[in-house]
Amino acid sequence: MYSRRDFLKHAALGAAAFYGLPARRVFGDPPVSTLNVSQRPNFLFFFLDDMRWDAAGFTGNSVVTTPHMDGIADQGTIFENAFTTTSICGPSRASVFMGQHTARHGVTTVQKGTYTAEQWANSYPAQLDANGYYMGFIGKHGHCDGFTGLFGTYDFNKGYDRQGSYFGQVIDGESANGRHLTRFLGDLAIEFLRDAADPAKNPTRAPFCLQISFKSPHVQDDSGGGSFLPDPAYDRLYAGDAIEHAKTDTQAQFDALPPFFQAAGAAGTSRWVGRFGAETKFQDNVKKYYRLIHGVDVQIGRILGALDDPDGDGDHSDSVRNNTVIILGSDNGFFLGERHQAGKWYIQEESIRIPLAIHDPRLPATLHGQRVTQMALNLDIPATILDYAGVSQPAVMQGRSLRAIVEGSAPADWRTAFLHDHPAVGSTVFKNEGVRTESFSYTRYPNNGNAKQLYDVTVDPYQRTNLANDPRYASKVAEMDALTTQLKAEAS
Ligand SMILES: [Ca+2]
Ligand SMILES: [Ca+2]
Repeated sequence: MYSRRDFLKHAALGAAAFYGLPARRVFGDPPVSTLNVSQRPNFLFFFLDDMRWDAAGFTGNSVVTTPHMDGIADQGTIFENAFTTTSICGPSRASVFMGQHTARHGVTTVQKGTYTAEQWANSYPAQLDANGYYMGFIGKHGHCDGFTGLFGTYDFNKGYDRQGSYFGQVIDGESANGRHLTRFLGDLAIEFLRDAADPAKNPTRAPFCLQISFKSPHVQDDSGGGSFLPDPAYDRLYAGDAIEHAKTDTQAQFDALPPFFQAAGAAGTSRWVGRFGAETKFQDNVKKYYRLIHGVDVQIGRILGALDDPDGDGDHSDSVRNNTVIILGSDNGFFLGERHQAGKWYIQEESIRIPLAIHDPRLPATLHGQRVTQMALNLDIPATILDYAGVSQPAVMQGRSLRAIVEGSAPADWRTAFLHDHPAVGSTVFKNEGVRTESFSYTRYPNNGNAKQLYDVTVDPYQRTNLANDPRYASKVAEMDALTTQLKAEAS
C-alpha cells in the first residue's frame, strides 16, 4: 500500500532514492563479467508484440491454448504485476534493449528509433556481445530501417525493419517461401541454436543469447480496420467458442472517457469500430488474436525441443536446456474492446500490463511455478539478463534485476510505483503520462486540457469509476500529479 506517509518520506529522500534511479547519466561503464565463461547461462528471450497479460493459459485465460508458454511459467516464476513503461512498440522495445525510460532513451515513435553508438554500447545486447556471448536477434526490432546492422552486435542477425508481413516476409535475403511469419521465425531460431552449437560458427562455444521478437499477435498493419492474420492451419481453433466481452466493453464506459476519446479520428475509438464494433467482428478478431498467440506457442514448443538437441541429430547429449535461462514477455498490452477501444497507448490495465515469466533451470523444484506480486517492468528485463551473465548494469540503465525475486528472495525495498509516459507524436493518439502505484492508477493528458483520470485499483480493478473530479480525492490527485512530475524529471 502506497501511503501518503510513504510519499512524503520518498519526496524528502528524492525519487531517485525511492525509485532506485542513478542520479545522472554515465556512459561507457566497462563491461566485465564477474563469472567464468562456464558459469554464464545461455538466454532464450521470447518477446511478443501486443500480447496482453491475460492472453495465456498461465494467466488464467480459458480460451487461448498456450501449453508451452504455460510450461515455461510452471517451471519458472510468473510475475503477476508486470507492466510496460510506455505502451507502444518502438519506445517499449527501446526500453527492453536499453533498460531506460522513454524520457531517457528518446525513442519516441514507432519505427523511427535510432541510437548513437554510445547509447547502444550500454544496451544489454552490446554488453553481452562485449563479454563474448554468441548473439542472435530474430524478428521485429521495431526501429529505423537497417537498425540491427548498425553496430555489428549480432552474430546471427535476422531482424527486419518496420512491421513486417505475416505472409511473404523476406529476412536477410531469405524468403518466407509460403511459411507464415511465425513459423519462419521459429525455423530461424532452430537454425540459430544449431549455429551456436557448431564449432565452425561458434569456435569457442561461447554462451548464447537469442531474442526472438515475434510479430504476433499484432495486427498486420494499423491502416484501416487492421487485420489479424494467423496461420490458416489454425483456422478451426476456437471456432466453437463464444468469447465473452470485458465488463467495461459498454457504451456507458466509453461515454465516461474524457471527451476527446469520442472525437472523430481518435485512434483507439476508430480502430474499435473497425475491429470489434459489431459482434461478428468481435468474435472473429479476438479468435484470430488468440490464434496468432497459439501459433507462437507452437514455435516455442519446437524451439524448446531444439534446446535438447541443437545439432538435430537425434542424440540429446548436446542438450543445453539445463543452462538456458528462458524469458517470456511482451512489449505492451492491448484493448480487446474495453471502453470501446482497440489498441494500447493509455494507462489502463489492459494496455500497460504485460505477461512475464522467467525460468532458470538451475533452480530447485521448490521455486517452480511461483507467482510473485512485485511490480516488474519491461525495463527490468535487460538488468535481469546482465545480472545472470555476471555483467554489471550500466549506470545509465534504470531497471532493476528480477533475479533475486526469481530465486525466492525478493528485496525488501522493491518499487511500489512507476512512471508511464507516452509521447504520442501523432495526432490520433493522446499524449499521456502518469503513475501506477500499488493502489492507484493516475493519468494526465498534457495536450488535451490536462484532463485527468484516477482509479482506485484496489476496489475498482476494471477502472469503471474515474475519481479525478471527485472533491474527496483532490489531495490524492495532487499527490499523484506531483509524483508523476517528479518521476518524469528523474527519469530523463
Ligand atoms: Ca507492440
Ligand atoms: Ca544432438
